[in-house]
Amino acid sequence: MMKKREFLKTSSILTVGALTVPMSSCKSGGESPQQAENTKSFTPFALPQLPYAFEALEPSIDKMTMEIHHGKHHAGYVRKLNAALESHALAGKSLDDIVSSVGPDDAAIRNNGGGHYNHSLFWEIIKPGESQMPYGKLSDAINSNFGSFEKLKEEFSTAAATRFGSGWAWLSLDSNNKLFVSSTPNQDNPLMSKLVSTPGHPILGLDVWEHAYYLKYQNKRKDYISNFFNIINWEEVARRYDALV
Ligand code: MN3
Repeated sequence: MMKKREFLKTSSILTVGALTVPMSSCKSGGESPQQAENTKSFTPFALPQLPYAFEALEPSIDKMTMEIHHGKHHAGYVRKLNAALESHALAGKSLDDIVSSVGPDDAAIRNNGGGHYNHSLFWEIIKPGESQMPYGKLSDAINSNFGSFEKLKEEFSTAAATRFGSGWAWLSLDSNNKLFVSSTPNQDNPLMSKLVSTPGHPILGLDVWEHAYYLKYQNKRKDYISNFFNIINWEEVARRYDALV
């Protein structure tokens, strides 16, 4: 016969067990295995720190634009991307994988995954100080694909200037490792092969949303584009190119 003390002990264990079972069955109850898989935990994306001070790119890009662009706009894309991934099959994938596989009906991932990817690239391909010219293998590829650096600059600047509304201009590699210039609307980018007419792997990008330049340049987008060429980090662009070819 069980003593009272032993009974209480057994009883409390049973209670814990009884509580545990319904809670876990409640969590997965009513969900398909796929849905349960989708709600798995993942490490949320974080806003990367700028590799220079907010004012470091002046006079090409002013301090306040950088503060708002990084601290409000980019931070917003990261926050909304993480929220969209909470119940998404792409949760836990790399940012490259997420952006590469997004389809036309997935607006939250398309806009915010693109926003996070594009801005993360953008901060790295610009830098303070006088911009060098492209050099090495990248320079050779520019000359063979465009004829000269000046021709690339012209084509890229036209793509950036004529992008209607908000979007980006890009220099990318296609699947044959040929360089090409394109532009995309909103936060799309060439990695989004289900969404763009000319897919590729971007190595240089310019944000031509008004939030990227309006405080300093107002309606003069062409001046912003021209000054962008003064702050391109060609070392980083070449590093990205070398990693792909
Ligand atoms: Mn932006």
